[in-house]
Amino acid sequence: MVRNFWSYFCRGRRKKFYSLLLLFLVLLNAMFYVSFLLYTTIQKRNKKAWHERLQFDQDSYVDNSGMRVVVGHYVGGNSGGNLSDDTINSNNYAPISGAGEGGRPVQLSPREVITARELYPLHSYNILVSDRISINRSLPDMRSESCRNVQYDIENLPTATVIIVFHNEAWSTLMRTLMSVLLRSPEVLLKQIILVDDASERKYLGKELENAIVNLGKVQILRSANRTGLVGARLMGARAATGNVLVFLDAHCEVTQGWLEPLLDRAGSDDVFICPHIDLLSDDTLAYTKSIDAHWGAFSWRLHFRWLMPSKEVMLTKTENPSKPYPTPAMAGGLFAVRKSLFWRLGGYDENMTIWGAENLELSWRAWQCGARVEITPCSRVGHIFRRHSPYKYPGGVAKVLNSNLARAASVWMDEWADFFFKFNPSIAAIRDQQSVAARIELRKNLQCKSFKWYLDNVWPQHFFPADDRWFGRIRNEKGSCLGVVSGTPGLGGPAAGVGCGGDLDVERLLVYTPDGRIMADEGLCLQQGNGRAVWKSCNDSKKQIWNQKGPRLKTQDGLCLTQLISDSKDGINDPLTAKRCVNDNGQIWHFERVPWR
Ligand code: LR7
Ligand code: MN
Repeated sequence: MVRNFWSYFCRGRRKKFYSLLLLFLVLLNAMFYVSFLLYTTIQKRNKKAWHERLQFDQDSYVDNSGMRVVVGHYVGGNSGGNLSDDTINSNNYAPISGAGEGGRPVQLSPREVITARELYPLHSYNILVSDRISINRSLPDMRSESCRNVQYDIENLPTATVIIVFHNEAWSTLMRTLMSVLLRSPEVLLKQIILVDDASERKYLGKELENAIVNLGKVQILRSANRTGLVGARLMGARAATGNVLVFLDAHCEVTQGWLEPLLDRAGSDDVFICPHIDLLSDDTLAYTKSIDAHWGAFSWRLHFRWLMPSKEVMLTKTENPSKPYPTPAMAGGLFAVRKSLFWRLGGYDENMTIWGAENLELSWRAWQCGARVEITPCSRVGHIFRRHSPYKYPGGVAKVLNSNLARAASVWMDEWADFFFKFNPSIAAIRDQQSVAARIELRKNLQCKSFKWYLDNVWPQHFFPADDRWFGRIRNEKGSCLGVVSGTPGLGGPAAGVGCGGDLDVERLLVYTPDGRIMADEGLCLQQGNGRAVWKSCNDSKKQIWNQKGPRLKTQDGLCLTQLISDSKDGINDPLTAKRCVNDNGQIWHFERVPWR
């Protein structure tokens, strides 16, 4: 047939020539096509503003269906072990014209990168880069169109006291936080800025800092004689505040155009802790990067703070009204505004929480359970440097400090779920009795606060904690292994396989099975039938996450059976999981072994 075709119009050498020519033309065409595609994609990318093009660190920040950031629970850093006293204590701020303007990233030469790396542990961000960027640098207006169109009645908004607490912060970063507030807050709304120094040891944060702010008006410094931690420092600032609304910021933030008005507008209502939308300042280049449009603050079984995808209802109202504040189960902790009267009426902070951690969850639970709300306004955009490690010391040790704070928060607010937390965290349970929380329990009683069950049912019904109407335990396959998230899998999920079953306290192997058929693990992961293989994915409304118990089998909506595939292993550990036609196969037999969750 092919032969006939060629012979139809040529023969011999001519045939060769024409076929080569044809091939050449096809290739030429393909090349043109590819370059055209490349050109148009580049064109498309360049049309967007540079900060719209940047994506944040996929691994540490987002997964495909939601997002989760590890904000909490660092390994304590070694505050720059080998650096000389001189290096640690000097302020090397030397701005280079244009560097970082518009929120752009600053790149260093290979040689500078080496120095930057050496200095990195001092602050857990790139201090060389920070020192190069003007403390008055410009930033893009990060607000959406609909946010820009909101008109605020500035004359009638309450006034703000901005409170910035710090311990051994870098000079340029702290000053940039301060200047960004001064530059971008309406004069009439900004009553004062209070810097609270939590017993910093760095020389440049002494007299040099005082000289720098003396002519800035509105700005004052309070100093804590002893290292108290962020709670103690914030309380010190709050006590000195004269504005109507307290606005808290970490000491490595940059606020953008129009950040204050939406916060004050909402905080005026006296029943809400209102957070800005938190964007990212790269710890490496200090680039201002947009973070995902909608996020929800929540927490894992271990009470680590996590970002999640908001509920469907929240997403829906967000689409309808993109400038409206929306509720969140918990706040990240560092950036929020609240009417001063409400802050004190609800008991300020738990003063016995030291250094770092858990105060954000305590405050969120207290707010919700005691009749207030926690919300995020998408119209206030503030950048914050996310750090992978804590650069400062935790007197008494990180674990001790953190666990004490967590124990306090859990025992006062979590009711039955405190028992769950302590049961599976014995080392924290061991220090539970050392906490004197009587005053906080008294506060809860006086404010007639609601239960933690109410909080879960009403504020976070999508939660992945066990509950009395949810089965809890191990799901063991007939072949021997159990359902569970493969250890080492980050909170981002991944392919599902059989895992070792572990003991009753092995919380990694324990699962929640909800009445509607969802199999949930810690970190908000649900077992989902994927394309071919079953996977662990952020819990969502998908039907693919429903597994109905039929006798000893778990069936998908379309009647397939959850199957542990046969492989060489005898016990099924590491064997992949999938949904297959139901047959007579041990891999489809599942035993539900209940474990008391509290
Ligand atoms: O002993 C201390 N004394 C202090 O004054 C320890 C810290 N601090 C200061 C510190 O200098 C900083 O300005 O307190 C502030 C917060 O400390 P970070 O920046 O080390 O905390 P973080 O940003 O890693 O952690 C988040 O969770 C904390 C839990 O205790 C606090 O609530 C932080 O404010 C909070 N930060 C944010 O919410 C910013 C956005 C993060 C996200 C998402
Ligand atoms: Mn911070």
